[in-house]
Amino acid sequence: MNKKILTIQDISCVGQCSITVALPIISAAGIETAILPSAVLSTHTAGPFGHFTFRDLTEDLPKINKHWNDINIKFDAIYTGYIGSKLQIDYILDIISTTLKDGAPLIVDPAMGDNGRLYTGFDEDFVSYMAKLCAKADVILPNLTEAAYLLKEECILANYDKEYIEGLVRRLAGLGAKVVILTGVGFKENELGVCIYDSKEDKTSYYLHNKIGQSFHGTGDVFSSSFVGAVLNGFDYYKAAQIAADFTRQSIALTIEDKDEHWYGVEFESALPKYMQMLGK
Ligand code: PXL
Repeated sequence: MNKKILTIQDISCVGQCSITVALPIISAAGIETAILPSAVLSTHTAGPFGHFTFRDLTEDLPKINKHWNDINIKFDAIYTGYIGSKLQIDYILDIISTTLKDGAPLIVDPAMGDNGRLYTGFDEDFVSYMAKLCAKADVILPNLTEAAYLLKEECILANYDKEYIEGLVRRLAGLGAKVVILTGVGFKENELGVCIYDSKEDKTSYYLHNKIGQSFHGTGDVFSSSFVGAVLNGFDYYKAAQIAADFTRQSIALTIEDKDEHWYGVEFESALPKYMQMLGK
Protein backbone atom coordinates (compact mmCIF):
# COMPACT_ATOMS: atom_id res chain seq x y z
CA MET A 1 0.00 0.00 0.00
CA ASN A 2 1.16 3.53 -0.80
CA LYS A 3 2.33 5.64 2.09
CA LYS A 4 0.09 8.61 2.78
CA ILE A 5 1.30 11.96 3.99
CA LEU A 6 -0.47 15.16 4.95
CA THR A 7 0.96 18.49 3.89
CA ILE A 8 -0.33 21.63 5.55
CA GLN A 9 0.44 24.88 3.72
CA ASP A 10 -1.31 27.51 1.62
CA ILE A 11 -2.70 27.31 -1.87
CA SER A 12 -1.16 30.16 -3.85
CA CYS A 13 -3.31 29.76 -6.96
CA VAL A 14 -0.60 31.20 -9.20
CA GLY A 15 3.01 31.36 -8.12
CA GLN A 16 4.60 27.87 -8.17
CA CYS A 17 4.97 27.48 -4.44
CA SER A 18 3.43 25.68 -1.47
CA ILE A 19 0.79 23.10 -2.35
CA THR A 20 1.12 23.53 -6.13
CA VAL A 21 4.74 22.43 -5.70
CA ALA A 22 4.30 19.85 -2.91
CA LEU A 23 1.50 17.87 -4.59
CA PRO A 24 3.21 17.11 -7.91
CA ILE A 25 6.63 16.48 -6.37
CA ILE A 26 5.53 14.18 -3.55
CA SER A 27 3.10 12.39 -5.87
CA ALA A 28 5.97 11.83 -8.33
CA ALA A 29 7.80 10.21 -5.41
CA GLY A 30 4.97 7.66 -5.31
CA ILE A 31 3.46 8.95 -2.08
CA GLU A 32 -0.24 9.70 -1.63
CA THR A 33 -0.41 13.38 -0.71
CA ALA A 34 -3.35 14.61 1.33
CA ILE A 35 -3.56 18.38 1.70
CA LEU A 36 -4.81 20.79 4.31
CA PRO A 37 -4.78 24.34 2.91
CA SER A 38 -3.99 26.97 5.53
CA ALA A 39 -5.17 29.79 3.26
CA VAL A 40 -6.06 30.43 -0.37
CA LEU A 41 -4.23 33.30 -2.06
CA SER A 42 -4.50 34.63 -5.60
CA THR A 43 -0.68 34.56 -5.79
CA HIS A 44 2.18 34.26 -3.32
CA THR A 45 2.99 37.32 -1.27
CA ALA A 46 6.58 37.96 -2.31
CA GLY A 47 7.71 40.45 -4.88
CA PRO A 48 6.44 40.65 -8.38
CA PHE A 49 2.65 40.33 -8.21
CA GLY A 50 2.03 43.65 -6.47
CA HIS A 51 -0.89 42.56 -4.31
CA PHE A 52 -2.81 39.38 -3.51
CA THR A 53 -6.11 38.09 -2.12
CA PHE A 54 -5.98 36.08 1.12
CA ARG A 55 -8.71 33.72 2.36
CA ASP A 56 -7.79 32.59 5.85
CA LEU A 57 -8.94 29.00 6.49
CA THR A 58 -8.12 28.94 10.23
CA GLU A 59 -11.72 28.18 11.24
CA ASP A 60 -11.88 25.17 8.94
CA LEU A 61 -8.90 23.38 10.48
CA PRO A 62 -10.55 21.99 13.65
CA LYS A 63 -13.69 20.99 11.70
CA ILE A 64 -11.62 19.08 9.15
CA ASN A 65 -9.64 17.43 11.94
CA LYS A 66 -12.84 16.38 13.71
CA HIS A 67 -14.10 14.68 10.56
CA TRP A 68 -10.78 12.89 10.07
CA ASN A 69 -10.82 11.76 13.71
CA ASP A 70 -14.40 10.44 13.29
CA ILE A 71 -13.30 8.24 10.40
CA ASN A 72 -9.88 7.41 11.90
CA ILE A 73 -7.64 8.92 9.22
CA LYS A 74 -3.92 8.48 10.01
CA PHE A 75 -0.82 9.68 8.18
CA ASP A 76 2.66 8.21 7.66
CA ALA A 77 4.18 11.70 7.90
CA ILE A 78 3.08 15.31 8.27
CA TYR A 79 4.90 18.09 6.42
CA THR A 80 4.04 21.70 7.22
CA GLY A 81 4.96 24.84 5.29
CA TYR A 82 3.48 28.34 5.07
CA ILE A 83 0.92 28.73 7.87
CA GLY A 84 -1.86 31.33 7.70
CA SER A 85 -2.18 32.50 11.33
CA LYS A 86 -0.88 32.03 14.90
CA LEU A 87 -4.05 30.23 15.95
CA GLN A 88 -3.48 27.68 13.19
CA ILE A 89 -0.32 26.54 14.95
CA ASP A 90 -2.34 25.37 17.96
CA TYR A 91 -4.85 23.64 15.69
CA ILE A 92 -1.99 22.00 13.78
CA LEU A 93 -0.52 20.68 17.03
CA ASP A 94 -3.92 19.02 17.67
CA ILE A 95 -3.99 17.59 14.15
CA ILE A 96 -0.51 16.14 14.66
CA SER A 97 -1.42 14.55 17.97
CA THR A 98 -4.57 12.92 16.58
CA THR A 99 -3.62 11.94 13.00
CA LEU A 100 0.13 11.25 12.87
CA LYS A 101 0.90 7.54 13.27
CA ASP A 102 3.10 6.62 16.23
CA GLY A 103 6.75 7.10 15.37
CA ALA A 104 5.94 8.74 12.01
CA PRO A 105 7.97 11.87 11.17
CA LEU A 106 6.85 15.48 11.52
CA ILE A 107 8.77 17.64 9.04
CA VAL A 108 8.45 21.40 9.49
CA ASP A 109 9.53 23.98 6.95
CA PRO A 110 9.12 27.22 8.95
CA ALA A 111 8.34 29.12 5.74
CA MET A 112 8.08 32.71 6.91
CA GLY A 113 10.95 34.74 5.47
CA ASP A 114 13.98 35.09 3.25
CA ASN A 115 16.80 37.51 2.46
CA GLY A 116 16.85 38.88 6.01
CA ARG A 117 13.13 39.71 6.20
CA LEU A 118 9.86 38.09 7.21
CA TYR A 119 7.24 37.70 4.46
CA THR A 120 4.38 40.22 4.41
CA GLY A 121 1.88 39.50 7.19
CA PHE A 122 4.23 37.83 9.69
CA ASP A 123 5.65 39.37 12.85
CA GLU A 124 7.82 38.23 15.73
CA ASP A 125 4.81 36.99 17.65
CA PHE A 126 4.02 34.63 14.78
CA VAL A 127 7.66 33.49 14.81
CA SER A 128 7.34 32.43 18.46
CA TYR A 129 4.32 30.27 17.53
CA MET A 130 6.29 28.74 14.67
CA ALA A 131 9.08 27.97 17.17
CA LYS A 132 6.51 25.95 19.18
CA LEU A 133 5.76 23.85 16.10
CA CYS A 134 9.49 23.43 15.37
CA ALA A 135 9.95 22.14 18.93
CA LYS A 136 7.78 19.11 18.11
CA ALA A 137 9.44 18.31 14.78
CA ASP A 138 11.65 15.42 13.81
CA VAL A 139 13.17 17.60 11.11
CA ILE A 140 13.09 21.37 10.54
CA LEU A 141 14.14 22.98 7.26
CA PRO A 142 14.82 26.69 7.87
CA ASN A 143 16.83 29.00 5.64
CA LEU A 144 19.35 31.38 7.25
CA THR A 145 16.74 34.13 7.68
CA GLU A 146 14.19 31.85 9.35
CA ALA A 147 16.91 30.37 11.56
CA ALA A 148 17.90 33.80 12.88
CA TYR A 149 14.27 34.84 13.50
CA LEU A 150 13.49 31.57 15.29
CA LEU A 151 16.46 32.19 17.58
CA LYS A 152 15.73 35.94 17.93
CA GLU A 153 19.22 36.66 16.61
CA GLU A 154 20.61 39.09 14.09
CA CYS A 155 20.33 37.77 10.49
CA ILE A 156 23.75 37.00 9.08
CA LEU A 157 23.50 36.08 5.40
CA ALA A 158 27.09 36.31 4.18
CA ASN A 159 30.72 36.24 5.33
CA TYR A 160 30.10 33.74 8.11
CA ASP A 161 32.24 30.74 8.98
CA LYS A 162 31.64 27.11 9.95
CA GLU A 163 31.67 28.02 13.61
CA TYR A 164 28.69 30.34 13.07
CA ILE A 165 26.72 27.75 11.05
CA GLU A 166 27.46 24.93 13.49
CA GLY A 167 26.48 27.11 16.44
CA LEU A 168 23.27 28.07 14.64
CA VAL A 169 22.17 24.49 13.93
CA ARG A 170 22.93 23.45 17.51
CA ARG A 171 20.94 26.37 18.92
CA LEU A 172 18.08 25.51 16.53
CA ALA A 173 18.12 21.91 17.72
CA GLY A 174 17.94 23.38 21.23
CA LEU A 175 14.40 24.54 20.34
CA GLY A 176 13.47 20.83 20.33
CA ALA A 177 13.80 19.43 16.79
CA LYS A 178 15.86 16.27 16.40
CA VAL A 179 17.37 17.09 13.02
CA VAL A 180 18.05 20.52 11.51
CA ILE A 181 18.59 21.00 7.79
CA LEU A 182 19.72 24.55 7.23
CA THR A 183 19.36 25.73 3.61
CA GLY A 184 21.07 28.49 1.67
CA VAL A 185 24.50 27.85 3.19
CA GLY A 186 27.71 28.78 1.35
CA PHE A 187 31.16 29.74 2.59
CA LYS A 188 32.45 31.05 -0.72
CA GLU A 189 30.81 33.36 -3.21
CA ASN A 190 29.91 30.59 -5.64
CA GLU A 191 28.95 27.95 -3.13
CA LEU A 192 25.43 26.99 -2.11
CA GLY A 193 24.00 24.05 -0.23
CA VAL A 194 22.78 22.72 3.07
CA CYS A 195 24.07 21.91 6.54
CA ILE A 196 22.58 18.80 8.12
CA TYR A 197 22.70 18.49 11.91
CA ASP A 198 21.69 15.37 13.81
CA SER A 199 21.28 16.27 17.49
CA LYS A 200 21.29 12.64 18.66
CA GLU A 201 24.81 12.11 17.38
CA ASP A 202 25.79 15.79 17.65
CA LYS A 203 26.97 15.42 14.05
CA THR A 204 27.15 18.12 11.37
CA SER A 205 27.50 17.35 7.65
CA TYR A 206 27.37 19.53 4.56
CA TYR A 207 26.23 19.12 1.01
CA LEU A 208 27.53 22.05 -1.00
CA HIS A 209 27.76 22.67 -4.72
CA ASN A 210 28.51 25.41 -7.22
CA LYS A 211 25.88 28.09 -7.13
CA ILE A 212 24.15 28.77 -10.43
CA GLY A 213 23.93 32.52 -11.06
CA GLN A 214 20.31 33.41 -10.40
CA SER A 215 18.02 32.67 -7.48
CA PHE A 216 14.29 32.10 -7.91
CA HIS A 217 11.27 32.30 -5.67
CA GLY A 218 9.87 28.95 -4.53
CA THR A 219 13.13 27.01 -4.42
CA GLY A 220 12.66 26.46 -0.67
CA ASP A 221 9.36 24.70 -1.33
CA VAL A 222 10.89 22.63 -4.14
CA PHE A 223 13.72 21.59 -1.79
CA SER A 224 11.43 20.73 1.15
CA SER A 225 8.89 18.80 -0.95
CA SER A 226 11.53 16.73 -2.72
CA PHE A 227 13.23 16.09 0.65
CA VAL A 228 9.93 14.79 2.06
CA GLY A 229 9.40 12.56 -0.99
CA ALA A 230 12.89 11.08 -0.58
CA VAL A 231 12.49 10.49 3.18
CA LEU A 232 9.20 8.66 2.57
CA ASN A 233 11.04 6.48 0.05
CA GLY A 234 13.35 5.31 2.82
CA PHE A 235 16.41 7.53 2.21
CA ASP A 236 18.18 8.73 5.34
CA TYR A 237 18.04 12.44 6.10
CA TYR A 238 21.50 13.16 4.66
CA LYS A 239 20.84 11.32 1.38
CA ALA A 240 17.34 12.86 1.14
CA ALA A 241 18.84 16.35 1.55
CA GLN A 242 21.38 15.53 -1.16
CA ILE A 243 18.66 14.37 -3.59
CA ALA A 244 16.57 17.47 -2.79
CA ALA A 245 19.54 19.80 -3.33
CA ASP A 246 20.39 18.14 -6.66
CA PHE A 247 16.76 18.29 -7.82
CA THR A 248 16.44 21.95 -6.81
CA ARG A 249 19.68 22.81 -8.60
CA GLN A 250 18.52 20.95 -11.72
CA SER A 251 15.19 22.84 -11.59
CA ILE A 252 17.05 26.16 -11.45
CA ALA A 253 19.31 25.16 -14.35
CA LEU A 254 16.31 24.21 -16.52
CA THR A 255 14.54 27.45 -15.58
CA ILE A 256 17.53 29.46 -16.74
CA GLU A 257 17.78 27.40 -19.95
CA ASP A 258 14.16 28.04 -20.83
CA LYS A 259 13.82 30.95 -23.20
CA ASP A 260 10.59 32.16 -21.58
CA GLU A 261 11.03 34.59 -18.76
CA HIS A 262 10.34 33.03 -15.37
CA TRP A 263 9.50 35.89 -13.09
CA TYR A 264 7.67 34.24 -10.21
CA GLY A 265 8.84 30.66 -9.70
CA VAL A 266 11.10 27.82 -10.69
CA GLU A 267 10.43 25.35 -13.52
CA PHE A 268 10.69 22.23 -11.40
CA GLU A 269 8.24 20.30 -13.61
CA SER A 270 10.88 19.63 -16.29
CA ALA A 271 13.21 18.14 -13.68
CA LEU A 272 10.65 15.66 -12.28
CA PRO A 273 11.86 12.72 -14.44
CA LYS A 274 15.37 13.28 -13.05
CA TYR A 275 13.96 13.35 -9.50
CA MET A 276 12.17 10.03 -10.02
CA GLN A 277 15.39 8.57 -11.40
CA MET A 278 17.28 9.72 -8.30
CA LEU A 279 14.66 7.95 -6.18
CA GLY A 280 15.25 4.78 -8.20
CA LYS A 281 11.86 4.92 -9.94
O1 PXL B 1 7.47 29.88 -0.88
C1 PXL B 1 7.08 30.31 0.36
C2 PXL B 1 5.72 30.96 0.33
C3 PXL B 1 4.60 30.19 0.46
N1 PXL B 1 3.37 30.71 0.44
C4 PXL B 1 3.18 32.03 0.27
C5 PXL B 1 4.28 32.87 0.12
C6 PXL B 1 5.58 32.32 0.17
C7 PXL B 1 6.73 33.18 -0.01
O2 PXL B 1 6.67 34.32 -0.26
O3 PXL B 1 4.08 34.18 -0.05
C8 PXL B 1 1.80 32.60 0.24
